[in-house]
Amino acid sequence: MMGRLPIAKMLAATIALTVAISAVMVSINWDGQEASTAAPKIDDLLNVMIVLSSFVFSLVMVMLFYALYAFRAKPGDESDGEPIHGNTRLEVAWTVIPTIIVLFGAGYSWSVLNDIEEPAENPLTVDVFSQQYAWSFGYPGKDNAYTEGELHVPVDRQVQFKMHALDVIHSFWVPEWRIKKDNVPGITTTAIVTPDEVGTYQLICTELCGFGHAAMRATVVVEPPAKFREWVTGLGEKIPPAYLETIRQDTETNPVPVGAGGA
Ligand SMILES: [Cu+2]
Repeated sequence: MMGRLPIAKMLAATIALTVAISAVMVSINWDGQEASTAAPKIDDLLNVMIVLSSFVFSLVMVMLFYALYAFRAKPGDESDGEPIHGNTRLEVAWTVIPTIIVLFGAGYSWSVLNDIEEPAENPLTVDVFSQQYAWSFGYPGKDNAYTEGELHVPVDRQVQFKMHALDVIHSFWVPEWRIKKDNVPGITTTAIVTPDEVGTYQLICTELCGFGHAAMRATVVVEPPAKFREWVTGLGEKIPPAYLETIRQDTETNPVPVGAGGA
């Protein structure tokens, strides 16, 4: 017969294992440099999820190894196992605990997303055009200035990227900003980013879009506002008429209408 389970010891072992695993996993810099206001919030969220996952993993491992050890067959014991017919308390526990963890994760993620996508007072709008296998950019407020392969944005100002895919689905990703957003033909998707670190980064397509996908990159320059203005004023090209037509035809989608104050 099953004796009393050493609940206190199992809990202590679970917590010890959680702390040990979390200490290692959280100390690793998974996402690299942080260069937007969203980055530290997303990294904190990741760390919290790592601790919660470590807890679930530890709990399962401790119970598994305890069961393997405590209920192993004695030498020479050829009898059948006990006919066990469920355990209501245990089943309630293993339903309620994960539900609480998942709901907490959902609520926390929701609040982080709401926070980082909150539209600012005076954002800069940049049109992003993606096609196999290149990126180009338009600055609608600056006489439709246009550039290919190189994106400039001012530091410490919210940028709302309006994305237009011209052929297949692509995805916009600057790892140091953390934000990732699909570009979908026929609709305008919006990514909201406030870069807060001057520097040069890479825009990477992160949706397999064809043969040249791996090479579909662009240079991203985050610079002081005065330098940015100088650069954008010096651009000779205008957004091509066909691209302007694409903007007109695309249906506006997420995340929120500009200036609507968040979801
Ligand atoms: Cu791609």
